[in-house]
This record gives sequence, structure tokens and C-alpha cells, in this order.
Amino acid sequence: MHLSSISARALSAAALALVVSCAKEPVAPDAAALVSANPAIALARAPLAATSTAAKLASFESFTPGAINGQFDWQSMGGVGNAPPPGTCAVYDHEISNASALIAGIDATEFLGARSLRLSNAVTSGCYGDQTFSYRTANVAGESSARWGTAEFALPGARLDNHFEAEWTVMSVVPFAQQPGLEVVASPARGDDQRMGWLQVADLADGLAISVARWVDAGSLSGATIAPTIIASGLDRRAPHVIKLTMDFVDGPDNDVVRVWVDGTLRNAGPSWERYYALKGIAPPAVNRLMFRTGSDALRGLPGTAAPATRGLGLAFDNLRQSTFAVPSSTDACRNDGWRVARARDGRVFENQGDCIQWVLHASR
Ligand SMILES: [Ca+2]
Ligand SMILES: [Ca+2]
Repeated sequence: MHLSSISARALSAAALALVVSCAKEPVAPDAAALVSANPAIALARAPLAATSTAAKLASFESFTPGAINGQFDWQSMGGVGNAPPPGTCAVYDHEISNASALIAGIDATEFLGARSLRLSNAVTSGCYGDQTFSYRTANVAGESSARWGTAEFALPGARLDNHFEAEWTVMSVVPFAQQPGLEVVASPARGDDQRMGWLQVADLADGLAISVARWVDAGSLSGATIAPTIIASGLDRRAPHVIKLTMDFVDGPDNDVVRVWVDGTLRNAGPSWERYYALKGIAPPAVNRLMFRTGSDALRGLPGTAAPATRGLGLAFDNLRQSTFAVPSSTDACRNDGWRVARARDGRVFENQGDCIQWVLHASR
């Protein structure tokens, strides 16, 4: 790294911390030491039945390298390799690639296989619908007033659930150095510019950092801003990390709950972005997928500057699992065989109606 390329502001504490940090690290730590030192490893290895449809969707191993758009219901109109349709704002450095082969000095095949979703923010824009969206879940999730149901967003036959969750692995493509300015945002979404949350992975001087953001306002959209909060930092660039995000939608304002786990530890419970739609005077959207975005939200006070040096590198995303289900919000939801289709918030299947009712009465919802 050429220190002269670092801005004076960044050079202050952050860059010095990196220098000090690097000095303490072995030049090439062996894989065994890495495995024993990091609890994320076991999570990233969580097995999936290799032949299942879910496994194929999760692992990207059945995808063709290159353009993401159109593969297994993924959408990425602005991703590299896709012929950009009218209205596309930019060509983003988003693609299916053999990321484990790009990661020098570490054998990441065990965690990433031969195909991953690789994203960098070498190119950003203020647009949304041309960025990268994961496959849609069979059903959608939102509160009962949520806007959904048009064929372009929900799969045919979808029902409305009140719980959405997604879990994925993320790993730096550059394990032994910072990629300054690298940041990618994942949001529960539906395929256009509507999103119900914000979770960012950034590469800071001391390692990868995970942030979430909420809307802050004084009752009007004109003065509203998005306030990011770092919930995990200093994450080892040499190891895979597992992020789990759950959304519990509750009818009424300012009461949805979004929880985020990093490497198995609950790091945050906060609001959804229903506040934004309330400020706009419309019902919130239902969600059924993730939007992976390299964009600018500068007008709202968030970062979003392109980092051109990350082109072809950035972050590898893999092992993505998504689901929706109905969490019972009252004991009535357990009756009349409701317990058979409902799930506890952690996804547990109820044994019978009484089990469901007891969960409703005692779970801290
Ligand atoms: Ca893979
Ligand atoms: Ca709500």
C-alpha cells in the first residue's frame, strides 16, 4: 500500500491502526490456525444437501460465470455481462465468479466452492432497480397492509407471511489487505426501488464492519435522514463471516423488528424501514428477496462513493438461504389448524395447537 495514496483524514488513527495491526499478524497464517481461531468457520461450513434445489440456489455452484441476470430468478440488469436495457443507470461490477480462485494465499474453496456472487462498488449510482436482486421466495412477507401481489414482484400463488429471513456468507476477496472504500449494501426488497432495511458490509482499517441503518426524522420526509450504526467491526478478512437477518412485520407503525446476527451472535434488534413509507403516506412494500446494491445515498447522509480500485475484487457472497413463514401473533392464529402452518420466530415447527398457544403466550414478541 502506498501511504501517499491515502487521504490525510484517513491516515490519522485508522491507517496507523492498520499498519500496527499488520505488523502483529503473521505474513501467511496457516489454514489450521485460522480454522481453530474463528467460530465463523463452523457456521460457514453448515452443510446443505448438495442435490436439493435450495442448495443449488444457495451455493451458486450451478450458475454460469458472468452475468447474473436471469439465472435462477436472480435479477441484475446493470451487472457486468448483461445487455443493459433502457433506463439502466450504470454497469456495476457485480457478477458470478470463481471467487475462491481470486482469493490469494487462502484456500477458500471449502467455504465458497467454485462459484460465488462477487460484488464490488467500483461503480455506484443513485439507482435501485438495475442493481442485483436475489431469487424470490415462494411467498412474500410484510404486515397485512403491505403492498404486493402484482405479478412482477411476487411469484404466482404467493401468500403474505409476517416473517422474512435470510442468511449468507461474506468473505473478502483480498484477505491480507484493506480494500479502502469497499462497501456493499444488502436490503430486504422486492425487485424495484422499494426496500425495508439496510445492512452494509464495509472494509475498514481494522477489518470488515457490518452496519445497519434506521430512518431518523421529525415527522416529515423532507428533513429525514438515514442513520447508520456499526454493529460488528474488526472482522477478520481472512475468514468467511455469516450474516443472518430476520424481519418480523407487525401491523401498525414503528413496531416491526429486524434482528441481525453476525457469526452466530445477535448484534442488533431495530426497526424496519416502514418509517420511510409512513412519511411518504403509503403502506410499506412486502419483501421476498435481497437487493445487493452499490449505490449512493449521499442525499440522505449515507456514504456511497465509488471505489474504482475494487474492480474485479470486493466481496464474495455465498451460501444464501432465504425463507418466509407466518409467526403466530395471537393464540387465535394457532387454532383451526393454524399451528400446522405457523412457525416460531426461530423457524421451529409446532408440535400441536397447545405448543403453539404456549409459544404465543410466553415468547417475547
Ligand atoms: Ca459457492
Ligand atoms: Ca409495522
